[in-house]
Amino acid sequence: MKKEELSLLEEKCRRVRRLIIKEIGHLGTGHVGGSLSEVEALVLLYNKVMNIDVKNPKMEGRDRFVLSKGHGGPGLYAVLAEKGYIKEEDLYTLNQPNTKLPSHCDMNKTNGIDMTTGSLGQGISCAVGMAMASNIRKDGAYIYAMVGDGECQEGQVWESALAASSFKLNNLIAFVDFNKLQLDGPLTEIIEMSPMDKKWESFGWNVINVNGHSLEEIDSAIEAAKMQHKPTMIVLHTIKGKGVSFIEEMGFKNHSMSLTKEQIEKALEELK
Ligand SMILES: Cc1ncc(C[n+]2csc(CCOP(=O)(O)OP(=O)(O)O)c2C)c(N)n1
Ligand SMILES: [Mg+2]
Repeated sequence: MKKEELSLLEEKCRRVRRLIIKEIGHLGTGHVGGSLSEVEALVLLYNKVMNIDVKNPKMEGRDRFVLSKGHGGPGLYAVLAEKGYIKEEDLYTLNQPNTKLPSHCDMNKTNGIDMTTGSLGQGISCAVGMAMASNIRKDGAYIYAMVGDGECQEGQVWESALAASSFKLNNLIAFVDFNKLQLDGPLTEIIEMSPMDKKWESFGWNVINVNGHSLEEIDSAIEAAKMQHKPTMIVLHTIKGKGVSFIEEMGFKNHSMSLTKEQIEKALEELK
């Protein structure tokens, strides 16, 4: 990736993180940690990788993205607002009555959302179906999806993993946001998921480990994934709450948290 492009995307990541804080801060509470940890992959997909057209959001044969960890909706909405699918002011209606932006993604409500998610395990299963549909149509689309590491404790994820490799879905490129934390605590204290890469490998996927906050590493991994004859899982080693020190330090308690006026100011100061 060229230097200028990299710094442009890094600036977008900072802007998106600021929007996430303002968006959830306006409501007062929400899924802060998992929205902040997914930012680099989403910014890269929507601004460099995916064949999409913001002026024609339902374009036939477009690439699709499924946020299987649907509670990370506020993070994706910030990316969509930055890109122009929705207005910034829409962000300040997050999870309020009659909003277009429910806390979990809804394809019938939000421009730019390709699949309704929130019940963990279902999004990745839909992505498998979408990749199969694209193969039947021969439209050349790539289907991208992101699961949470806690989400991988859900059995349905592994049924979809089996199906994807069995059907050799090389047009399916997925990410796991491996922040090592879920809602109730560290994965090690709930259900251990390490070694995450070996699990996906054993289910027949091509697996690439990357620093999930490195745009360059994620970009190269996606390029490599496109050369494969099977589905790829890019394991994003991330930090839940990435970008704001006091939120990172809270650990799993940042999964769904409230934000005071003072905390919002402090966070925005760090993200300048
Ligand atoms: C089937 C199902 N079970 C439980 C939940 C409740 N839930 C919402 S988020 C979450 C934790 C998810 O953790 P993880 O996948 O690690 O997400 P991240 O760390 O990226 O926020 C749980 C248990 C749910 N949404 N769906
Ligand atoms: Mg997690």
